[in-house]
Parts: sequence; structure tokens; C-alpha cells
Amino acid sequence: MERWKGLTLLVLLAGCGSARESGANFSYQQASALKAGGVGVGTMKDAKDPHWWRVDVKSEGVLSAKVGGIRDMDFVLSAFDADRRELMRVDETGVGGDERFIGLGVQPGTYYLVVANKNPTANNPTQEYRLETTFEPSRGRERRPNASALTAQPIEADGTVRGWYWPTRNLLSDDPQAQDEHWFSVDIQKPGLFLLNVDVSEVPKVDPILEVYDTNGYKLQTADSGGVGEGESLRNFGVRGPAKYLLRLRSKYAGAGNPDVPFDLMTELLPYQGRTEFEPNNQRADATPFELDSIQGTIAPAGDVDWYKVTISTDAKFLLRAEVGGVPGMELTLALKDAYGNDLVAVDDAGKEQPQVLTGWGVTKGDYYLVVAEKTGKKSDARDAYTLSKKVTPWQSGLEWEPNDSTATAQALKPGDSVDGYFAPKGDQDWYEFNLFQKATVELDLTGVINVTPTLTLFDQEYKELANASAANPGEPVQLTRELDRGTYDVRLKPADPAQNNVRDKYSFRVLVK
Ligand SMILES: [Ca+2]
Ligand SMILES: [Ca+2]
Ligand SMILES: [Ca+2]
Ligand SMILES: [Ca+2]
Repeated sequence: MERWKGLTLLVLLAGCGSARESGANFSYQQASALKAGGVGVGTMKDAKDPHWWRVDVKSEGVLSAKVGGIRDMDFVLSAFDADRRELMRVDETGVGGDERFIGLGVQPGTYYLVVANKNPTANNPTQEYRLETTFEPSRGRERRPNASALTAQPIEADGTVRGWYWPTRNLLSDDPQAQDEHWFSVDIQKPGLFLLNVDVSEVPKVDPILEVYDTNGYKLQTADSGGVGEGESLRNFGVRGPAKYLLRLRSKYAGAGNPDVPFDLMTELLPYQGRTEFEPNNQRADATPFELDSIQGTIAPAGDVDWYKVTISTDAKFLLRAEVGGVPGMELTLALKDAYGNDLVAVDDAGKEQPQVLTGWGVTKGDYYLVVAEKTGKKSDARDAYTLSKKVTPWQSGLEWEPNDSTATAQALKPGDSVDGYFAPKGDQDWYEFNLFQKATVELDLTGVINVTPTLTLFDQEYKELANASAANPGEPVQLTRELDRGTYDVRLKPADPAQNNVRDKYSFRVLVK
């Protein structure tokens, strides 16, 4: 109730303060005076003549204006600066419609508002129009015009700015089809590594697209995950300060806007601590250094790929285990690449929302890359992060050393010794080689692991198959005994079905000489 009283009072005050046009305000020299925040009233006696209103602004702020419809008139509303440079032009409606702009950034000085009609047959000399203006502090507000990179509005790297997707078209562009755009510049003066997060709130009817550009006009990142009436988020955008970036916000669909509900663009700058990805990291050269035990990232926009660099700095043999956790609604893939970006192994064993695990991969001094992607290339989620973890442990004899998938990479094993390894990823096979210095009865023992039906195949040194044995059921062990001459032999271990794998439990394999 109090609120309505207040509003009524405001309307009454505005009514008292309204200015009437002179009847001859057809040029800037003859412009009628209007207070910033006041209402101008006039009639379009000759529908062809534009009405100029002069607004003398006393302090910095944002000026908005709305002109009410008159039957027959097709209004165009413009704003000019003191030198009659046109700053805004809105023409969103047809005959009888309102026109408005919101949040023109102004400094102390003179501005002009121009009410024009573009319907040549309009004839309504008596009905009054109302040109209502509002003047507000500019703090936290978008200051129009900022529809191009050149006119980008400087904003804080930590803050909120409020604006409207209105008008929908940029009538001052050379391109007659140009849509309205909102450009902001973020100037990070501090040196160091930072993460920039940007959130754009949801606005009914609008599907926003948010992009990041560098000052050379090169597009670095796009956020376009949400649909109509949804917001956008940009996460973990890596900043190497000092640096300057441009944010470009626009409505995806032509003609879609909303003069009633504003957007809030929120920016957040955090010191980079190595706990998350550093976007863009979509190629080897931009890989995020992965130094801690785990790191978080998101798949956004659709088709995002995330490269992480793992550096082994010691001259020794290690085993790398890596795991990427599940994300709602997504199936992630994990790949390991060498220092040049060549594929070493791809892990794609799990299903939707399941973790992907890379087991026991042999690494030595140098750089490796772990690459996380989403399987379909069509999904995106800036809110639910995945966690990529890794473990680098010293290799020792008795442990498998991948890759060992062929005779060329068969791992040496002494009779009497055992080796532990994984049947993973899908399609894995593990080759071992042993030497017999004299004729003997040899027993090959392979323990069982859950989900895998192991098979064991013995070859001579020409890789001719000598014997083969398979477990009866998944999880069961398998054994093979043969009398063998002196010589070199190879053994191939693999699941009966290449889809079988187990990243949790190791098998143990040994060669016994009786
Ligand atoms: Ca990412
Ligand atoms: Ca990426
Ligand atoms: Ca293996
Ligand atoms: Ca293998």
C-alpha cells in the first residue's frame, strides 16, 4: 500500500514537472528544454517534423527515455550528444507503438533527444505524446552505447553490471541487419595468473551468447550452453596479467530482446592456484600445467577439449595412473599423448557418468599430455566440474610397463618371477617374454580378476602359437603347463572379450620352472 502511495506521488510530481514543447522545436537550435529525469509533452502537428529536446545533464549518470505511442505515428527515438553525434536510435515498433532506450551513459553537458515519425501518412495533430526520461546513477549499470569493440565499456574484473537486451537492432551500424551487442572491457593490471569467471543471468525470451576476445579482435572463448530464457557461464578463463580482454554479449536470435527484465553480468577474478584448468587449453601449446594430484575443469562450450601437461622431471621410470571422474549427463573420454601430441592411449571404457581410468602407463623424463573431452562433442556444462586426478609412482620390477601390447614391446620376465598388471583399457593385451636356458617343464599361472575371463597364449621365438588356455568363467584363474626346449618364449595375456577390463584389480602372472 505504502509503495503504491509512493508511486502515485512520483507520478504526480512527474506530472507537475513535465515540460511542453515550444511548437517550433524542429532543430537543435530550437530544442525545448527537458530536465534529466523529466517528462516532455508535445503534439505532432506536422507529422514530418522531428521534435528536438535538449537535456542539460548536471552529473555523470545513465539516462533512459521512452516515448508513448500516438495513433498513426511510427516513432523513431534518438539521442545525440552536444555536437549532434547520434548516440542511440531505436525503432523497434510500428505505427502506434512505444519506443525506448535504457541506460545511455552521460557526462555533465548537453544532450538532445529527438522524437521523429516515419509514417508519411500519419495525421493526428492533437493527441499528445509523452517523452518520459529517467536519470540514475551509473554505478553498476551498463552505459550505452557500447555496441562495438571500440565503444566497449570498461568494467571491473570483480563486479556486476546491469543492462537490457534492448533495442534489438543497432540502427547506427553500417550494416542494416546489425543486431544490438553489448561490449565490455576488463583490464587486469596486476601481474600474475588469474582465473576469470563470468556469469550472465537469465532473461525471458533471450538466448544469450557470451564471448571473450583479446585486444586484437581474436576470439578466445565462447559460452553458449543455455537456451532461450537461460543464463550463461564462463568458467576458468585463464588470465596472464597484466592483460586486457573484451567481453561481447548478445542475443543469439535476431529480434529477440527484453526491455522489461535486465541481465546482470557478473565477473569474478581469482588468483590461479593450479587447482583448475586454465582455459583456453584446447591444444597442446595451451595445455594447463598439471602439477598437483588433482585438477578440475568443465566441458564448455560443446566440443571443448582440455589439455593438461604432466611433466616428469626425474630421470627414472614411473607408472602413471590417471582418472577423470563422472559428470551428470556426460560421457567423458581420457587420452594420453606424448610430448609431440601423438596418441599413446585412449581410455573410453566406462559409460555415461562413470569415471575413466588410465592404469599403469610407463613414463620417463619428459612431457606428457592428458586430454579430457566429452564423447559426443555436443554436450556442455559450465557448472558441473569434473575432477582429473593422477598418480605417478616409481616403476619397479614385478610391475607391468605399458605399452606392452605387441611382440615388439613384450616385457621381459625371469622364470620364477611374477608380474602384476591390469587388463585395461578395453582391448588391452599384455605381452611377456622369458628365456629358458635348458629344457624344462614350465607352468604359466595367471590369477583371476573380476569381470575378466583371461586367456593365456604361449608362442615360440618365431611367434608361432604353441598353446592356448582360457579360464572357464570371468574372475577365474588360468594355468598352462608345457614341456619346453631351451629358447625364448612369449606369452600373451588378454581378456577373452576385448570389452572386458578391470581398472581396480591387478592380475598376477608368473612363470614357474618345475
Ligand atoms: Ca574446459
Ligand atoms: Ca578447453
Ligand atoms: Ca595391461
Ligand atoms: Ca598392454
